[in-house]
Amino acid sequence: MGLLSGKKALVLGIANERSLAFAIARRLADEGAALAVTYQGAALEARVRKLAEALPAGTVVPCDVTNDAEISTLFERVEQELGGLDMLVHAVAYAGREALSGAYSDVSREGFLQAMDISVFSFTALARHAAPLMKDGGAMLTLSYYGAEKVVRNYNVMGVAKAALEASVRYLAADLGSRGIRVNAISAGPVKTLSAKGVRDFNTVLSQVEERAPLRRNITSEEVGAAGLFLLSDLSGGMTGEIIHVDAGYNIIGL
Ligand code: 1JT
Repeated sequence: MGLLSGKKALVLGIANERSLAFAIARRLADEGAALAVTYQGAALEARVRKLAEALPAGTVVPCDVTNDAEISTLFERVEQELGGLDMLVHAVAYAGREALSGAYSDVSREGFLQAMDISVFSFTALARHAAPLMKDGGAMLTLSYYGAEKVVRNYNVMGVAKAALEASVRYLAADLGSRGIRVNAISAGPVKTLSAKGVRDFNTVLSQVEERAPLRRNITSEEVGAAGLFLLSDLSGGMTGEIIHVDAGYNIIGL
């Protein structure tokens, strides 16, 4: 009997087998949870359906988080097919390629709002829809990065977005705590996922971590999956509004 037998989870943000969302979903499924997963855009559908089959995840739904109607339809399907919800995983972020290099101050209004809409507001919108389905309490999880706390070259508007996302975790935790719903985040070290693909000098970022982090290595997606399982299960029952670092200790180093 798994840690999550009889529990139901919705996972957004799977693009391929390297996705942090997939590593988290893998651990939830292995512990016996029933899963619903989403994909963003027709280009990702076939790949996500194949991964869903492997997990397994019985429900696969398209969801563009900038579209209110698609969010509503997603939760109608989750209610119909899972009959409730215990866990929500938000592993969604976007900023235009041009926003992730050069000076932060050059960000356009459009680029700023798009990053905030997809990477920040979406978590709040999803939480609002998910909470009524969490009748016996529940747990919500999102993903952040160190660029929310300190200036990280090229992370730019994503750093501002992640700072707002981390604040959202605290406000949502305060809103939903009385209903037994916990809200937490993992601040993950850099991992070579599809998101990292568009990032210039990402290999330099990885080698800096190897050099400076206390563990002298980068983290794996499996380590994010394990921390995700912890934050979504009763093992972390006393924790809410927390941002925990899974970063080989990188964030604790000063000079
Ligand atoms: C996005 C991207 C969100 C890359 C992300 C991300 N959160 C972490 N990363 C990896 C990363 C990116 C940069 C970086 C360090 C780590 C890309 C698409 C938009 C969303 O700079 C040192 C730029």
